[in-house]
This record gives sequence, C-alpha cells and structure tokens, in this order.
Amino acid sequence: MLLTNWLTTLTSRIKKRPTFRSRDRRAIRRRWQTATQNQITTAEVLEDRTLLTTFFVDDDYTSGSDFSGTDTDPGTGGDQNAVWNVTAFATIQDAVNAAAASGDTIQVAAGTYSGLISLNKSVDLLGANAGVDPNGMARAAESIIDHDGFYAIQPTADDITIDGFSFEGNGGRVIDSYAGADNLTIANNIFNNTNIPGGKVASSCNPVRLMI
Ligand SMILES: [Ca+2]
Ligand SMILES: [Ca+2]
Repeated sequence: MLLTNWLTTLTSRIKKRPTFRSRDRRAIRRRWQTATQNQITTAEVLEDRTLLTTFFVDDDYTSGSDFSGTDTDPGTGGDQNAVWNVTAFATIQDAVNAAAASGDTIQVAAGTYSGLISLNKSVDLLGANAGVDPNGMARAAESIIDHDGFYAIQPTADDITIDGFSFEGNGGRVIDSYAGADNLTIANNIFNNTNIPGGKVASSCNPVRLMI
C-alpha cells in the first residue's frame, strides 16, 4: 500500500470512530433514560397481617394462677397460654389498656368486677355468657359488673361489642356511649340495676344494636 493510501485509510477510520462511539453513547443514554423512567415510584402496600390477641380476665387471677387452657392466639394452632399482667388480668380495665386499638377480644370469666370502665378500643368484650340469650336460655355463672359510679362501661371507640354480662349496682348510666363510638353492639346482657338515673343505655352513636 502506498503511504498516501495508508494515511487516507487511517484518517478515514479515525473520523468514523467518534461517530460510532457517539451513536453508541446515545443508545446507552436512551436505555438508561428508559430504565430511569420505568423505575418503581410507588411501594406496594402490604396486606395488614396484624395478629389478633385474646386477653383473659378473671377476678380470681393472681400472679401465681395457672393459665393453662387459655389461648391468647386463636390464629395459631394449640394453646398459647396467657401471661400474668401481659394477657391475663384481674380487672377489665387492665385488659382494655393492654389491648390493641382494634380487633382484639377480651374474655371475662365469671366473677364480680368494678364499673367505671373506659372502653376506648374497638374490641369484643365477652362475658361468661356471651352468646347466651337471657330470655330462656340457661346461663352459667355470670360476669357481673357492679357499678355505683357514673357509668359501668363507657365505650368511646367504634365497632365495640359488649356481650354476655350481668350489670348490677345503683350508679348512673350503665352503658354510656356517645358520638365517636359508632357501630356498637350490646347483646345478651342482664340489667339488674336499680335506681339508674341516666338510663340503662345512653347513646348517641349510630348504629347501636341492642339485644337485651
Ligand atoms: Ca392458638
Ligand atoms: Ca372469677
């Protein structure tokens, strides 16, 4: 090859190379921009997998009680026994305070309990006779809420169920709920109270399902 021809060929290659590289870079840039534009900008919302807990209340419970036969985790097979002052309590208010904001169950054994219970969680509060109609069905020993204060139970959260108790005493309103406590269910309870100036159930919530 003549020197001039060789130089021409070489010059031609040098001139072409930047053009090729530039096109290559543009292609890479386009792929990068596409990838950037297509990147996930919203995180997937995961299903709420909060585990529901059952709390146990018995006026006979102490730190030395045997909690075998209780089951705090109904979603898991077998019994996950209650633990004193964690999922087992002697007062209803202590169990309400320990419960999650919504969905938990508080199982109250037969016995006598004090009123003035502030029920500020969306829970099912179940007495020993939950599901047992007092009009004709045989009731077991009662979970009695005896109140001489202004109220026995004051529900202040939505979606509360109060089922299977016997109310006694001589205080103000027995179940005293108001706005902010919608979808309240009161079922299978006995009201043995005397001289209740505020009425047995006082409510401005909506709806209230009252089955006495
Ligand atoms: Ca279980
Ligand atoms: Ca008891």
